[in-house]
Amino acid sequence: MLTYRVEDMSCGHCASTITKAVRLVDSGAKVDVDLSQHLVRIEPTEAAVDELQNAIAEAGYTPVHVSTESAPTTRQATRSGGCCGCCG
Ligand SMILES: [Cu+2]
Repeated sequence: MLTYRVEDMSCGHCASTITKAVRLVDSGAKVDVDLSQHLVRIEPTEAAVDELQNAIAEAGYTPVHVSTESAPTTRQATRSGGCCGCCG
Protein backbone atom coordinates (compact mmCIF):
# COMPACT_ATOMS: atom_id res chain seq x y z
CA MET A 1 0.00 0.00 0.00
CA LEU A 2 1.36 3.36 -1.08
CA THR A 3 0.14 6.69 0.19
CA TYR A 4 0.66 9.97 -1.58
CA ARG A 5 -0.26 13.39 -0.35
CA VAL A 6 -1.44 15.47 -3.31
CA GLU A 7 -1.98 19.00 -2.06
CA ASP A 8 -3.24 20.28 -5.40
CA MET A 9 -5.99 17.68 -5.61
CA SER A 10 -9.01 19.57 -4.38
CA CYS A 11 -12.18 18.30 -6.01
CA GLY A 12 -13.81 15.18 -7.35
CA HIS A 13 -12.63 15.94 -10.85
CA CYS A 14 -9.02 15.91 -9.68
CA ALA A 15 -9.65 12.66 -7.87
CA SER A 16 -11.04 10.95 -10.95
CA THR A 17 -8.23 12.33 -13.13
CA ILE A 18 -5.66 10.87 -10.75
CA THR A 19 -7.51 7.57 -10.48
CA LYS A 20 -7.59 7.25 -14.27
CA ALA A 21 -3.91 8.17 -14.56
CA VAL A 22 -2.96 5.47 -12.07
CA ARG A 23 -5.13 2.88 -13.82
CA LEU A 24 -3.41 3.67 -17.11
CA VAL A 25 -0.12 2.37 -15.75
CA ASP A 26 -1.64 -0.29 -13.48
CA SER A 27 -5.10 -1.36 -14.60
CA GLY A 28 -5.64 -3.63 -11.61
CA ALA A 29 -4.56 -1.15 -8.95
CA LYS A 30 -6.85 -0.27 -6.10
CA VAL A 31 -7.09 3.50 -5.75
CA ASP A 32 -8.60 5.11 -2.69
CA VAL A 33 -8.85 8.90 -2.60
CA ASP A 34 -9.38 10.92 0.55
CA LEU A 35 -10.21 14.37 -0.76
CA SER A 36 -10.51 16.07 2.61
CA GLN A 37 -6.97 15.05 3.54
CA HIS A 38 -5.57 15.26 0.00
CA LEU A 39 -4.43 11.67 0.23
CA VAL A 40 -4.30 9.01 -2.49
CA ARG A 41 -3.80 5.42 -1.38
CA ILE A 42 -2.76 2.94 -4.03
CA GLU A 43 -2.57 -0.83 -3.86
CA PRO A 44 -0.46 -1.58 -6.93
CA THR A 45 -0.58 -4.88 -8.75
CA GLU A 46 2.11 -4.50 -11.40
CA ALA A 47 3.41 -0.95 -11.71
CA ALA A 48 6.54 0.25 -9.94
CA VAL A 49 6.39 3.02 -7.37
CA ASP A 50 8.13 5.42 -9.76
CA GLU A 51 5.63 4.71 -12.53
CA LEU A 52 2.69 5.48 -10.27
CA GLN A 53 4.24 8.69 -9.03
CA ASN A 54 5.09 9.74 -12.58
CA ALA A 55 1.55 9.02 -13.72
CA ILE A 56 0.14 11.37 -11.08
CA ALA A 57 2.74 14.02 -11.88
CA GLU A 58 2.01 13.77 -15.60
CA ALA A 59 -1.69 14.29 -14.90
CA GLY A 60 -0.65 17.71 -13.57
CA TYR A 61 -0.42 17.11 -9.85
CA THR A 62 2.29 17.08 -7.22
CA PRO A 63 2.43 13.75 -5.41
CA VAL A 64 4.45 13.57 -2.21
CA HIS A 65 5.09 10.07 -0.97
CA VAL A 66 3.95 9.64 2.62
CA SER A 67 5.68 6.97 4.62
CA THR A 68 3.24 4.98 6.68
CA GLU A 69 5.79 4.75 9.46
CA SER A 70 6.13 8.46 10.03
CA ALA A 71 3.77 11.38 10.28
CA PRO A 72 2.82 12.96 6.96
CA THR A 73 4.92 15.92 6.00
CA THR A 74 3.15 19.21 5.55
CA ARG A 75 5.02 20.30 2.46
CA GLN A 76 3.03 22.86 0.56
CA ALA A 77 2.53 22.58 -3.15
CA THR A 78 4.32 25.39 -4.91
CA ARG A 79 1.55 25.94 -7.41
CA SER A 80 -1.12 28.51 -6.61
CA GLY A 81 -4.68 28.76 -7.77
CA GLY A 82 -6.95 26.03 -8.99
CA CYS A 83 -5.83 22.58 -9.88
CA CYS A 84 -8.01 21.71 -12.84
CA GLY A 85 -10.23 24.57 -13.86
CA CYS A 86 -13.29 23.20 -12.09
CA CYS A 87 -12.15 24.20 -8.63
CA GLY A 88 -9.96 27.27 -9.26
CU1 LIG B 1 -10.09 19.84 -9.21
